[in-house]
Amino acid sequence: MREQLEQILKRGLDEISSASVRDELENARIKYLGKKGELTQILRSMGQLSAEERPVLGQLANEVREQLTGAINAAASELASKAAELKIKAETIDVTMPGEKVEFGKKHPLSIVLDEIYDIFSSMGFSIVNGPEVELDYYNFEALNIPKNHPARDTQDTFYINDNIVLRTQTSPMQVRTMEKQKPPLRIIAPGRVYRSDAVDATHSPVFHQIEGLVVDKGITMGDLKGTLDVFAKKLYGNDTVTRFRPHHFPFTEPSAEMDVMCFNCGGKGCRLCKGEGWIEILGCGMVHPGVLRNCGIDPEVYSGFAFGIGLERIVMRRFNIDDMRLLFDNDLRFLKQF
Ligand code: 2NM
Repeated sequence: MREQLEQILKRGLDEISSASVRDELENARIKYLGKKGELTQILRSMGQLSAEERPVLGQLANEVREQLTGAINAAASELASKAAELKIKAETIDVTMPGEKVEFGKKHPLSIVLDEIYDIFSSMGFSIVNGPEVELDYYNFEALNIPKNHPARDTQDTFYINDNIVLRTQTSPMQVRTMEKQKPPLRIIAPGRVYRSDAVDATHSPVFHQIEGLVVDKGITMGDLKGTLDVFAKKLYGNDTVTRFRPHHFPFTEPSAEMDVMCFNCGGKGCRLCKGEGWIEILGCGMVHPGVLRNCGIDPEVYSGFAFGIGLERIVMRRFNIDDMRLLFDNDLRFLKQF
């Protein structure tokens, strides 16, 4: 029995000292000190010993138990502190490491010019209206005097969702919606994305941006149109900007016109920028067609109005000397960082 006890002590200490995780340590404890452990069995069999042997071996067995228990406790706290050390190491932040660089965003060139245009029209008392890009055929075409057989409705130009729903080809549906809901006087601009089924090239994109404007009140005339849009051109391009209006045709205005500004590059002589014309086209405009006012529940005998439409991309491209429209939509940071 003495030999057995000495063996248990030796093997036990070996196993305890080689345990590298808590589970191994616990297994060793159960193996020797557990209810059915080797040492526990021996202690239980002490009763069979003679009266002389019992106190001697009993004492030895107690010493073995104390040594094993002590070794297990020591190993357990050793393992715990090692684990804590590893955890701290893993969680340590090296405050001397360079930080992650936070890139500052920049305004997109389209937004730079759009914000300027907002400011100009806000200063003249216009408010901004926004609305759906997926629009009813009625608001995009019918209410605007563009009947079913009109060439502008050609499926080549319009993205149809179904017979009644299109991706808006202009933002004027918002002006129709506003006229339906609000009584004149009205002074609004409707900015936003519009869609036309065009192939992509340097000057065309199936998605582009318009700012359309509308003024309706008693006694609005072509004089108000020309004065307002001339002020717009002067605020956008400088006080000495010269404008002219050329007759044009739109189904939703009568009369209709296009506004040009005298080429700010050559002063009207003709150059590469204005393609020899001396003038640069800025927008389309006109007096709102009486039929359109009637469609929107406004009596054309009492009220009149003017409207205009500005293509944002062309203005931005001229402003920043951008020769390819695709650059405005590619989202290449090397391009966008320049503004
Ligand atoms: C343009 C040119 C001329 C226009 C007309 C209307 C409405 F809804 F009042 F009839 N909104 N926008 C208009 C007029 C748009 O874009 C080149």
